[in-house]
Parts: sequence; structure tokens; C-alpha cells
Amino acid sequence: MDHAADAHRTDLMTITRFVLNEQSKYPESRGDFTILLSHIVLGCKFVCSAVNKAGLAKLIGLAGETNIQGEEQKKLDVLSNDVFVKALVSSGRTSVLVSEEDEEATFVESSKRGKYCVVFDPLDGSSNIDCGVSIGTIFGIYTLTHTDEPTTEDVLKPGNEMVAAGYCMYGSSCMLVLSTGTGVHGFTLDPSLGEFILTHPDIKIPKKGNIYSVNEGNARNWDGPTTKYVEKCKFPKDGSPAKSLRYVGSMVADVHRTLLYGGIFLYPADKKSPNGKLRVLYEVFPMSFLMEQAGGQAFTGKKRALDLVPEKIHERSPIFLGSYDDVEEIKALYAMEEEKN
Ligand code: AFP
Repeated sequence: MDHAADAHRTDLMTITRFVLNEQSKYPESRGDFTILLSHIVLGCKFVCSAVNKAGLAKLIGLAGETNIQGEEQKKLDVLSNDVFVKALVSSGRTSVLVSEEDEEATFVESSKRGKYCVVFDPLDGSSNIDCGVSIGTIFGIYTLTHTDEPTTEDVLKPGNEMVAAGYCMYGSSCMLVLSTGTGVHGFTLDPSLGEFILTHPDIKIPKKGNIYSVNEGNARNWDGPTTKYVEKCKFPKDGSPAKSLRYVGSMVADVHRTLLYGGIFLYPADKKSPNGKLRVLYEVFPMSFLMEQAGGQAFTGKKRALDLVPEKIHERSPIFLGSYDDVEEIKALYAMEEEKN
């Protein structure tokens, strides 16, 4: 650490300080959310460190199989799930957890229960791990609205009832992007301090972008509106320049770029997957929540994404999200299709 160079930046807005400041605006608040968030942050730091070591771990035989102590090593996505489940349960502030890794919801034992329900994908984009491409954790938070025994009904609620959502991207830097319903704020992990520092306050997505992001390998199975939209991106007829295509295949990375640079991210329905691929509770909802809070939109092909009411915890939905004007265009194409039918 260069202490002389760092001397001028001692007044850092850490994520904890930021959330405590927010909390002070609500005198009735007892700090439960701040405690929950600090446990999520701990999980993110742990996974960040594990992801950074993943390549090295393989080299020295620490990942995948058996290590020199004869212990079985866990795969990163399984490890990340264990980390988040333990962090969330030990916060004492959760009652129901839904993870992409677990078929069933986890109900926290009564002595450790709290007023929040957390839905999360502990390590999204895990097929990208072995080539070092950005991956991330996505989460959404609901409040438990009763004191009876919790059930899955407590999370089978529309995304517009979430009280907070965010993601942590493990990329060239580790970044946590969070919204508690008052805008979107980005925090970058300073490895020398081990703290997430506010580096991107009040993120607003550009109203229109010049990038589209989709797996074009599925094009032959797309429906009419998606096909027309992507055609328009490549061959615009109004004299505007063609959009650039960028697709990582890791939702956190593709959405993060879309949030900062503008444009649109699409994972549409297709003939093979009529509900698309992405999961409503822990992919579509948190990212749609962030997009709307940043001034963009999120649409399923039928309705506003946050108005969906999931019936199953691992339900999927098509999703189009990003800059306001770009999503407006795809909405118009679906409306035209509906008129025809
Ligand atoms: P993996 O976790 O299997 O890598 O899937 C990642 C993901 O759920 C999401 O992060 C991507 O946006 C999307 O799938 C990519 O899907 P395709 O590989 O079908 O393009």
C-alpha cells in the first residue's frame, strides 16, 4: 500500500457506511437490513477470493479432486452456495432462502429466523469459470410479511415487492452493485483494505444505447418480434448506425456492461425453450429491479418483468432489459405481433 498516495483519501464511503447513512433516514429501523447486507458482503468477499485463486488452485491441486490433506475439494459453485447459505443463516435475519444450486427452498430454524427472505444465484455464469471470464453472484431480498411459519409463498411474489437487489461481479475488479429502491450504487472492492468503496454513485443507464447482447446461436428458433428486433439492430432502416454485438454469456457481465454503457440484453423465448433460459427469482427479478432503478426497463415479451408472479421457485422467463428507448422498441414489436393475432 502506498501510504503517502493514499493519505488524501481517508474519507472513504464504504458500503457499510453507505447503508448506515440510508438507515438513519428511517428512525424506526433497527439495523436488521444493515446486518443482513454485511453478511452478503462477507459472502461476496469470500467468493471473490476463491474465484481469484481458482486457476492457481487447479495448478497446485487444490480444486476439484482431493488435496494433499486428503480432503475432498468442492467445486466453486457448490462452495459459493455453502458460503452464502451459511452467511445468510448466521446473520439471524433470514427465514427463507432460495438458491439456484438447491432444488428446494431452505427454511431457517426458528431460533435463527429474521424478517427477510433472500433469493440468489451464488455463482452465475459458472461455465465461464475455467477460462477466467467474469462471473457473479445475483441476489434479491423480500420482507417476510407475517409471523407465521414461513413457506415458499413468501418468495413467490412479484419482483416489484423486492426491497433490495444486487449483484457482485468477479471480474478485472470485484464490484458490488446494489439498489435498495433509491437508485443504483456501485462499490468496488479495494483489496488492500478488504472494503467495498462507493465508486459509482447513482448509476443511470443511457436512455438509448448502441450495443445489443444476445446468444445469436439460437436465432433460428426465435419468434417474429425478436428476429425483427435483432435484424433492426444490424440493418437499421432509419439511417442510424448499426448496433454492436457484445455477448459474454455471463449474465452479470452482460448486464453490468449494459447498465454502464447502455443498450439491450436479451434472453428471449425460442422454439426449444418457450420460457427462455433465465430464472425469474434470482436472475430476471434482481436485474430488472436494478434496470428500472437506473432509469431503464425490463420486459418479458408480454409484460413488465417485475409484475410477473412466479408459481415455482425455479421458474424461467424470457427477458429483454436495458436502455429505456431500446426496450421500448422491442415492446412495440411485440404489441404489433399481438395485434396481428
Ligand atoms: P451458466 O451458469 O451455466 O454458465 O449459465 C449462465 C446463464 O445462466 C447466464 O449467466 C447467461 O446470461 C446465460 O446463462 C447464457 O446462456 P447461453 O449459454 O445459452 O447463451
